[in-house]
Amino acid sequence: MKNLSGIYPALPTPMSAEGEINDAGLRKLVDYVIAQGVDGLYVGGSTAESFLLTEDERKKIAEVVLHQAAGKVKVIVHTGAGGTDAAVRLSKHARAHGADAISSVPPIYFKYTTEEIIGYYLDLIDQSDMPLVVYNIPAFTGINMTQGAIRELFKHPRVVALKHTNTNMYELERVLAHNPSLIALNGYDEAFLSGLSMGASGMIGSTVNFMAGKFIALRDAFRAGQPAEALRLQGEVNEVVETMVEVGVFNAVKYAMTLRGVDCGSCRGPFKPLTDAAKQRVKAVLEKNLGEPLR
Ligand code: MN9
Repeated sequence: MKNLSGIYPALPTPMSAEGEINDAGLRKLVDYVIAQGVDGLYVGGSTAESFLLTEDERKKIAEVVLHQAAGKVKVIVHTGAGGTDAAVRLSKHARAHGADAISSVPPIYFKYTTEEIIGYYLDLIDQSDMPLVVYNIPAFTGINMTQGAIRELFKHPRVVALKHTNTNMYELERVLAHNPSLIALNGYDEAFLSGLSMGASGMIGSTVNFMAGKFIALRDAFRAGQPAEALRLQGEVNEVVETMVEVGVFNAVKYAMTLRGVDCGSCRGPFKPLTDAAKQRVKAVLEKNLGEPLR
C-alpha cells in the first residue's frame, strides 16, 4: 500500500457549455497538474461537484482520471454518497480501475447514530477491500469525525488517512497523537501551514490545481525550518483564496483553470456562474500573486 502523504489537487469536473462532462478537458487537467509536480490526485470530492453528478458520471470521471494518470501519481477516489449501496458500488468501481485509496464524507442528510456512521465506513472498507481516507468536513456535513466516540474509527487498520477540512487544529493534533500511524492531509488551503505545524504531512485542495508550486514551496520551507518564508507563501495563497471564496470557490477554481488553458466551464446549478465583475477580480488576484500573464 502506498504512503498517501503529499500534495493533491481536488480536481474540478470540466464541463461543456451545455453542462456535459468534458472528458478531453479532464484529461488535459490531469496532465496539467501532474506537470506541476503534485504527488497525487483527489477525484470526485467537493470541488468535483460530486453531489451534483450522477453515479455514472462519477464512475466516468474516476475512470478518465485513473487512465490518464497511468500510475504516474497516486489517485484517491472520493466514493461517498447518500447511502451505503451507492458508496459501495463507487468504491468497488474505484478498486477495479486501480485507485490507490477510497475516501468518503460521512453519510449526509439523515441524522445517523455514531454506530451507523462507523458501520457505513466499515461496509465501504469490507466490501471494496480498499484503504480509506476519512473526509472530515463538518461545515458541510454537520458531523465532526474528530470529536467524541466516532474517533474509534481511526483505530481501524484500513483507515489510513484523514482529510482534515476543519480549522480546529487542536483536534488534528489529538487525533494524530492517539493514532500515530494515521496520515493527515489538510483540507483548507488557507490553513495549510497551521495543519503542517500540527502534524499534517500533506494536503488536498482546490486551489492546488493552479498554484501547486506555492504549496510545494510552502511545505519545503516548513520542512527546512523557514517559518517566515512558509508564512509569506501562506499569505499569498490566502489573498487568492479570500477572493475566490467571496465569489464562489468552485466556479472560481474552474475559471482559474480556464485562464490557464484548461477549459473547465461552470458549475452545475444551484451554483450560479461567475459574473464578469467576479471574473475580473479572480483574474486580477491571480495575476498579482502568481506573477504570470494569463490568457
Ligand atoms: O478540497 C476544498 N474544500 C472545499 C478542498 O472547498 C470544501 C478547499 O480547497 C477549499 O476550496 C479552499 C477554500 O476554502 O480551502
